[in-house]
Amino acid sequence: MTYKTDEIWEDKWVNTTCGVCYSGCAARVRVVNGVPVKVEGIKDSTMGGEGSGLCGKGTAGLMYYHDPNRIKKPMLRTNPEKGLGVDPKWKEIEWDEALDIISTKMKKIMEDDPNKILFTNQTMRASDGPHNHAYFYAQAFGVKNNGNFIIGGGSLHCGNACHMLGGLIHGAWSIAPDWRYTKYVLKWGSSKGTGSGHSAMTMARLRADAVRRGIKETVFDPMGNFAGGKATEWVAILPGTDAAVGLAIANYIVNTRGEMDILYLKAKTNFPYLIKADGTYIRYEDSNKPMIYDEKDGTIKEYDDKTLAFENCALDGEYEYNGEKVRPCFVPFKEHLKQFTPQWASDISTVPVAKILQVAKEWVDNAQIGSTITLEGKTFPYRPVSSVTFRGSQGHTNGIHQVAAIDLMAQLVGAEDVPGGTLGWPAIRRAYPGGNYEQTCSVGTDGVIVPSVFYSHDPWPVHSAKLPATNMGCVDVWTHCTLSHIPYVDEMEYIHEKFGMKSKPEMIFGISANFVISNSDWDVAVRNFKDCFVVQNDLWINETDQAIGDLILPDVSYLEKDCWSSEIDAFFFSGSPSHEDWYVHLQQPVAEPVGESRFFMDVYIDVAKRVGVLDKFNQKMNEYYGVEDPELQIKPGEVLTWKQIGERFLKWVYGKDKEKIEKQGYATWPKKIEDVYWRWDIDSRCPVYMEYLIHDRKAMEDIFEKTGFDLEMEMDQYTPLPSWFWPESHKDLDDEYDLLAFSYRDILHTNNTTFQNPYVDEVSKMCPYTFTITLNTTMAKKRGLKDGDIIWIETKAGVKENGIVKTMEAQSPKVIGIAGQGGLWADGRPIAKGKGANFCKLLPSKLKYFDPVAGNMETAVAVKIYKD
Ligand SMILES: Nc1nc2c(c(=O)[nH]1)N[C@H]1C(S)=C(S)[C@@H](COP(=O)(O)OP(=O)(O)OC[C@H]3O[C@@H](n4cnc5c(=O)[nH]c(N)nc54)[C@H](O)[C@@H]3O)O[C@H]1N2
Ligand SMILES: Nc1nc2c(c(=O)[nH]1)N[C@H]1C(S)=C(S)[C@@H](COP(=O)(O)OP(=O)(O)OC[C@H]3O[C@@H](n4cnc5c(=O)[nH]c(N)nc54)[C@H](O)[C@@H]3O)O[C@H]1N2
Ligand code: SF4
Ligand SMILES: [Mo]
Repeated sequence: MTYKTDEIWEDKWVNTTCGVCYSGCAARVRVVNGVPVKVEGIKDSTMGGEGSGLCGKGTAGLMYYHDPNRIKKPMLRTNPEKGLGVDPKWKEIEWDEALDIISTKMKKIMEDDPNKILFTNQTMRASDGPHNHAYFYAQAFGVKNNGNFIIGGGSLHCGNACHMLGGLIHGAWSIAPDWRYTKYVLKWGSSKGTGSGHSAMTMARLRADAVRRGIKETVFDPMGNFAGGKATEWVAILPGTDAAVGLAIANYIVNTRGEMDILYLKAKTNFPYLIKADGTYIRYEDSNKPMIYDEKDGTIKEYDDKTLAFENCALDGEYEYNGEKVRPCFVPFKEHLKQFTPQWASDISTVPVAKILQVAKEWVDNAQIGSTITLEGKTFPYRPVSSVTFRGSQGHTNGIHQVAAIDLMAQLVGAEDVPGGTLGWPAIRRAYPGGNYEQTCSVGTDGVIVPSVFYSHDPWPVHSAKLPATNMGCVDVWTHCTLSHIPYVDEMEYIHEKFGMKSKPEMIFGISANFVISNSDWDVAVRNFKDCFVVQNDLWINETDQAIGDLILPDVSYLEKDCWSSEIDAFFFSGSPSHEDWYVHLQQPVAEPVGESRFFMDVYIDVAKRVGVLDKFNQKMNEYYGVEDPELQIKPGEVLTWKQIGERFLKWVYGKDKEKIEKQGYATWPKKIEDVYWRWDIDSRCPVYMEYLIHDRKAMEDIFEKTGFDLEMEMDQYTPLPSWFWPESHKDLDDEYDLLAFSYRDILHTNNTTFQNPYVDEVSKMCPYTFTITLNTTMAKKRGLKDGDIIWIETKAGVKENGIVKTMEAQSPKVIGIAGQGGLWADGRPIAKGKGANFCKLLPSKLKYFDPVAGNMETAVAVKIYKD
């Protein structure tokens, strides 16, 4: 058939899921003659903003399809030399040859040790749909746990401490305010509800409603821009010092005001657990369970003894057990907090004493301790105060103490997983009516919650540190890392050698992460990985591909993708928060794949088949979805495409409504109130007193002694009490290197990907901040700097970056701010190339710049600045 060029033979709207960040908002795309021409939200879906729906970059997502710079065939490096500034001399090859190269290499490596293969993943939407699936995939190859994953900056910048404590406390990946019912929100380095973070547009909608209701939102942030600029009150704070303010607030609650939710502390925390002088629990001999003093009958019992009523759990006093003096761990906790005075916290953080006291008072006043609320006929405690954190405050060497301190104020007033408080996000998922597939949490060792899916921790709770290390991330030793920092650290080889790793990484395979430039010191990343055979599925040749990539496979963009599984992992990154309906969206293709691009899940399947591990992967898939119907299970020997697997699994998940949901592209179904506040009905206890860290410290120190490992690591952080530790960046400050450089997410962009989007680029040029370096106006003046000047930023390690000055009043005078991930240079992304400054290269990669417990990176750095 031939058509005239101006003839419209097809004009349709297709419902799908936005793929420009992991929030997965409901999107519909207008397709004219097979070409996507417009993207907008789906009015009737609650997944996202509702009505107009999408954020700006979501609307600009069309350019993923239209970008002529997308790679269209597998690209093979022909220049054996690798490194920054080296031309890879790409050659286009056929798919069959590419898949053959990959599988031959893999087979050879696997004969020796599958752990020599590192799997890449990324935090963008691309990997979101099949996020867990990539993990099962690695397992099919014989990789045992999370130690062989590398993700560009993800987890090290944005989540390790939050994931660790989110999991232990809420059974969840992260936390969010209960926007529906809260009255008072404290944000510590997070833009939840103001354009970034999880379920971004859903949260933005809920936050907007909450603001209309009149909530107060106080934002602690070094700059008053995206989160702070929209808040009721912005409070300037130095990066990495949130814990000091949090601890001072906790001290106020406990020791000054003395108003706490005592019943909550008795029933839902481990504060009543009895400890010995060395800080560890006493345990019942037969069951090994921690014990509590029953105030009613004056005896010491296992914490879950049926005769022990919550209200009788002692929080105070001193007792004797087997001839030893014991006391509830809340006793030393209260004492410990006394040292954290507002003046002390102010000196560290620059937050004025009066402000700390004001916030502390408002927090307790708004908590309404003792009040209840009845929702849908069920009565819950009502605590309309919420304290949340994410990337900003947790990304420091004191990361777990930052998160623990921020959590503590909510624990003390009982504002956790109850109406109005801080909710775990997302923790559980209920099956679609008439379908299957649920995710629920259970109660595990010591009464601690066991998350439903925590793809990077297996088993849960984490094991004790042991040798030898069996994976590149050495998570056998650093057991609390959600994703490990070790592959990125300068001393990687030393660590592998000391801890008995027999193999070196030889291959990298997976979904493109830009880990050379989005993490820390570029040179170290190149050095650590350049000897690997690097295969990434990508849309473009990004900086990592150009520097060290060997074979780059053209992936489809979300507009061309049939990713039925995006709905499953809606659970992870775009789950429905607060009292929103359950929702799911399918990612349906709206256009044909560009060039010869292939969806990476099909590439994964093909490679697994060639390597001979496909049955194992399929088995994992059956298990994950709990497919019991033999007709729907994938059987041994079967080779199905991702789409064909979806045909079966969607039937399992949605039963008779499968076709209806596919046609509509999404489904919503009511969330019961008991599923919002599910933790209230479960007898689990938050391990606020982090007793496990005492044992972890010992296990690690034994290992260090045995192996002669002598790298600097602040082991004192392995303490059960949330405490103050200076972030490593502050220790480097002196008269010359007198400023802290930090980074903030420009919400116009998603990580570094959208720097290549011409629409977003156009808007960024109008934004005074995206491509500039921000300085406080008064500070800039004192240093003789003004808007438009070019300055150099230099670290103590001699790493330099330059950029254009933009002054702003709403920024702490002791910091300089650099937006997201500019300063890109890949030839394959000409729109992104040369815009803005790169922050990550300034971050040192030595082990001491990572949180010793969870492995967060120090995301602030001491610098000096001078005019070009
Ligand atoms: N300065 C600074 N650095 C940061 C941060 C910050 O705030 N400031 N944030 C940190 C955080 S929290 C994170 S998670 C990381 C993220 O860092 P990265 O994971 O490196 O960044 P992304 O932009 O998510 O994606 C990486 C690459 O994926 C490719 N890509 C994009 N879309 C697709 C697709 O559909 N398919 C495939 N196959 N590939 C695609 C692009 O080439 C892109 O370069 O960065 C961290 N680094
Ligand atoms: N629009 C948009 N949305 C996104 C992404 C994106 O790139 N763009 N990326 C996704 C990803 S991968 C992630 S991890 C999430 C991140 O989402 P968030 O956790 O909300 O992270 P940011 O938006 O980077 O906001 C962090 C804030 O912390 C501040 N900050 C930096 N250091 C400190 C500190 O030490 N203390 C305090 N109090 N504040 C500090 C910064 O100025 C910034 O305002 O967003 C996701 N959603
Ligand atoms: S928040 Fe993310 S998923 Fe939602 S519209 Fe924006 S880019 Fe798309
Ligand atoms: Mo992230």
